[in-house]
Amino acid sequence: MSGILSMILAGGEGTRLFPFTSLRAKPAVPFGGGYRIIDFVLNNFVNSDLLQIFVLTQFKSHSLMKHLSQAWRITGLTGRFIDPIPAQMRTGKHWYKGTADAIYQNINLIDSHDPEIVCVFGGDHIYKMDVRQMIDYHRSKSAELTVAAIPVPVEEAYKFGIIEVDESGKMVGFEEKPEKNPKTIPNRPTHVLASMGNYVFDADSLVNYLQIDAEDENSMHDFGHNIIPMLVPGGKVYVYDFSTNEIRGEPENSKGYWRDVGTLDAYYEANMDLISVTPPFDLYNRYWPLRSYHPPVPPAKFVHDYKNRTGHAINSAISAGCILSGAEVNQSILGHRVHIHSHSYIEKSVFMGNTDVGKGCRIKKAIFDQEVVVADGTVIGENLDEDKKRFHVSDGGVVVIPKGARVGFN
Ligand code: ADQ
Ligand code: ADP
Repeated sequence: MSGILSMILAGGEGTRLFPFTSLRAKPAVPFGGGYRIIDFVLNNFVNSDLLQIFVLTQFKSHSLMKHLSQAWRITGLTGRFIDPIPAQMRTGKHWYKGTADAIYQNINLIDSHDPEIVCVFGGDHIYKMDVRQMIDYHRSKSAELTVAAIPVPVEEAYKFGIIEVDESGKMVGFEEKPEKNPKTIPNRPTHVLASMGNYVFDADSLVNYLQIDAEDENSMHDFGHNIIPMLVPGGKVYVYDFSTNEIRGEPENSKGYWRDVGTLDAYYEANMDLISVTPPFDLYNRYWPLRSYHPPVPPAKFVHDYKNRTGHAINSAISAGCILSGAEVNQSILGHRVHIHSHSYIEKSVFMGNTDVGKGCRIKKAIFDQEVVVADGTVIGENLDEDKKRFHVSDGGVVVIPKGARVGFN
């Protein structure tokens, strides 16, 4: 598809994912073993053969920039690029005031490419979407803006932009993160229709509305708070039903799978989804390859140790470079280079990688950021009151170990 420029918003601070976002932007947080959160939206565009992509960064962007250059650099192909764009303060001495300002400050990129359509997508969700199908829908409606949408339980309405739509698919109402009385889906009072934060714009309309917004001193310069509400009354705004998106080779239970991994518990549950027996998010569909950076490490190794214990893993995903030496791993995800020593037992845990777990440890329901060293005999996740004295424990009871921690040493 030509004439389509994509801009990925990847500058979010991700405060609710602290401490994983204390050193890096949310889209750079490792996920599912060897991936980073940003990989999923980039795979959506690359697998849709849309290869003119700018990634707009802002907060704590070093880790993200490093990952983009290691995993996503396109070289030697004219007109195809995935370019990281640092915040450049083109419009004054201030960072991006909001998501709309992030695009406005880079409007020169739109001008110089002169596209027909601009896709503005968030960089921090886990899902698969053939973006071409959303663009086809947008064109079929001759829309100025098309917003992707998904039903969510009414209790979660306060986290999202909530949409009202008529039978033709036209958006007739929109409220960003309503605190009370959100508009529920007709005949489905338990659910609301939420914006996924993914926008397909007619390029001229986008530029026009961004300019109007930039002159409004009272605006937060945010798509959800300002741009969509400005367009809905008079503009041609349509709603794309994400559950109609079809991808070859996907299992039936994957329909409409989309996760905002904005909190520690949501992050944990989405990781656990990957290792369920029939996962709703399938990493193994060969028609939808999921690219990322893979370090030069050897295959995972399972060692039968000298005390006659077999290193093994059950219902788990084990990345390259791991060694399970006389240790058992159950329902867990191990990123690259995790070494678990003998007599240790790991259950329902997520390791981002480069971590060493000593002998005789018992670890349950924990997330380990990278570069952690765990002393022999450490127990985590069996007594949360004890764990709370040393670590952050999420509302859902997940113990969180920050990057570089040395655990269990005196
Ligand atoms: P939120 O996700 O709460 O709501 P926001 O925090 O603005 O909105 O983030 C949107 C995207 O922009 C994220 O990918 C984030 O990383 C990125 N971003 C945020 N600030 C940025 C900045 N200064 N520079 C660059 N990128 C930035 C939005 C919509 C809702 C919708 C939800 C869906 O506003 O209507 O329901 O997404 O999750
Ligand atoms: P990641 O863990 O996401 O792979 P990096 O190792 O590149 O990322 O680190 C992310 C950012 O955090 C970088 O800017 C790096 O300089 C910074 N950083 C890493 N460790 C520390 C530390 N102990 N103190 C301060 N900054 C750090």
